[in-house]
Amino acid sequence: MLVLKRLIAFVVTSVTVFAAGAQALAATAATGQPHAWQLGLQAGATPVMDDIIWFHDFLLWIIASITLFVLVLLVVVVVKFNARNNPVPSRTTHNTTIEVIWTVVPVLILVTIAVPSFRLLFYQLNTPKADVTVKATGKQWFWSYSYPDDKFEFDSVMVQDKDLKPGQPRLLTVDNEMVVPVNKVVRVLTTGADVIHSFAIPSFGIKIDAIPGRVNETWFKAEREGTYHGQCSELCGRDHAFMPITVHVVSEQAYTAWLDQAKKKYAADDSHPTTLAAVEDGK
Ligand SMILES: [Cu+2]
Repeated sequence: MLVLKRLIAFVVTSVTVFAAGAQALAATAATGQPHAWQLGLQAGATPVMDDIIWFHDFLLWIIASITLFVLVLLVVVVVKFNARNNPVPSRTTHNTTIEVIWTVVPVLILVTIAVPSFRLLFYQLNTPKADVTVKATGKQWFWSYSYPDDKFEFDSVMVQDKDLKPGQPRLLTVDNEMVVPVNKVVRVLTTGADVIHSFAIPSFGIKIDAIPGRVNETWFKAEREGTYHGQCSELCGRDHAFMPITVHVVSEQAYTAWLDQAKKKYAADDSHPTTLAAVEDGK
């Protein structure tokens, strides 16, 4: 039994050390983008993502406990009930108490998981009253952002490797970022102009399909200023991997200032609704 006890102690210690290490790494991670040797999810910048991370960690503990419990049972069976140690096996076939336990306990575990799971689902799907609305249109292969309240739209195209400035992440940097104010509810409407794309930003906890002929809705409330990156998450063709999403979360004043200059810069021109149409016209 000493071997068994040592084995259990070893497994418990390993799991604890691993979990602590993963948490320490997550804490030091740069926000808004993945980093080398990352373990776990990107750090959250919205209440929804904070809840997703909490739920993920909660499930991890439940899964780890169940797996360890089953492992311990297996080890006990292997050690105590092998042919050498237990030459005359018991002929027991039923035990009402244990059958009730192994039915009721899994039900209780599933209910324990279902309650926070549904709470989170409703939280994600119920868009609160929006302060800002942005429509993101997925195109082969870039995103266009439209601010319907202020009537302007612009294209957001990935910056090529040779044009990157120091500090800008490769494959995640765009020429024109989507800009939103901090601590405000931003409603995101998504649609596709050609094929199905998907608008996803890990640190905001959002991922929603952008489907031609249909408008989907999601929301986020970024609680920290900064630059947050995401990518198209629906295989949409040749350059699927090269249509990143970059959101710049700024203060209320900086947002108003950006809005003023963006309205002039991207003044809506109905004759040239997209870059492609403008290119075809030779402009
Ligand atoms: Cu796409």
